[in-house]
Amino acid sequence: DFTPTREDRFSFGLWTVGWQGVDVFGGAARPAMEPAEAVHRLSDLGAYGITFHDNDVIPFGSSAAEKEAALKPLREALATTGIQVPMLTTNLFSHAVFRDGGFTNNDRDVRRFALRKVLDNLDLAAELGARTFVCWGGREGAESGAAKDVKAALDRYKEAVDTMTQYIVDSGHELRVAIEPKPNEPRGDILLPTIGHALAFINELDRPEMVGLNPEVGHEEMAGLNYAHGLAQALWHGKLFHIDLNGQHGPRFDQDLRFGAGNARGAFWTVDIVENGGYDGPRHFDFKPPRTEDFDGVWVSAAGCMRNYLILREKVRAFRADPEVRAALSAARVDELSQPTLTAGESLEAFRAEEFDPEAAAKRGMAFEHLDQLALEHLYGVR
Ligand code: GLT
Ligand code: MN
Ligand code: MN
Ligand code: MN
Repeated sequence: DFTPTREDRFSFGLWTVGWQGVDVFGGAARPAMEPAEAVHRLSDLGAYGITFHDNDVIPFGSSAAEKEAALKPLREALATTGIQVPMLTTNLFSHAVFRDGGFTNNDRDVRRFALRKVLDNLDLAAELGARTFVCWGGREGAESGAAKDVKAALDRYKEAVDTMTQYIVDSGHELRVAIEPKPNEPRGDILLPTIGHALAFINELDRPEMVGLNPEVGHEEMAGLNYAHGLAQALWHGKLFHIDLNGQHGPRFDQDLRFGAGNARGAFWTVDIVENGGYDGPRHFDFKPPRTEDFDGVWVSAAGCMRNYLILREKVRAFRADPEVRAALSAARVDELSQPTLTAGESLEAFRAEEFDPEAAAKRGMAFEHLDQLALEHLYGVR
């Protein structure tokens, strides 16, 4: 059956099941959920971990004593259930002080406040045993042309991440930073909008080896991009530190559907690369149970994320094990792509003099349709 276990390493943001359904057109549709309650329910459903922003648990502006009081029931729930906290992140977007962003706000005082908030949260992350610290810069960006000096903003973004990694090293924390790209929403244009932009940015940092990515399905698909290909490239660079799994129907507002809803074919190839591409982190869900749902619907939606992942994992395994698929992969010459184009030690002179008949080669089809039909038949459940 498709019952999740802790070994599957499913994790959820507290802000996902705790989302009250507030959107641009309406207020809360569900009451607030206690973090400890979310931990118990997710544990019962088969998750192994939870993640959160500082302000999902600790109210903005809390004193040290208020912070500890807010954390106490969460710590108890974690201890009782054995649920882990593999990742932590910082809210630099809800309070109006962050209306122009945190790390790249034009207002220097706000930038300094944002960086202090993040450094405090790095300590909490390390204390809770998290290994990944996500930075989603949803408010880092602009709606208009002259308002943001993008090159200066990237200087400040770099300064912030360099300060974080230096602090992690100095304090002996076992943490890596994962940048989460998004093209737009809430800002009109967000900085580091895609996996590719973020990868290039990381190369300019002081400690690039400590910084990677947390790509989200919906965010790449909002930009019309192929999420599974993005994950494959992130893996190729050694930069897939964490993932946000959810569902999206093409380029429109960020839907954050439960995983497996939305682009189901994309989800199949996502599970294929996550399972077979060398990623070994948590299978983390960042979805929003639609505001149509009451709490029963919230738990159905959360359980659906894990169940859909397990269904797709079984289908991917069956696809990869199918002898007809193996034959189709050979016919499509997929394995031939792993051979270097030049032979080791080959002289370029002899290589350049080689005879080749492009007309003959152009007549050979690639046999990709048969291969993809087999994949779709596995996905559609007829094989
Ligand atoms: C927010 C955003 C998500 C990010 C979270 C991490 S917060 O809900 O929409 O995509 O992953 O800050
Ligand atoms: Mn996300
Ligand atoms: Mn999203
Ligand atoms: Mn989101």
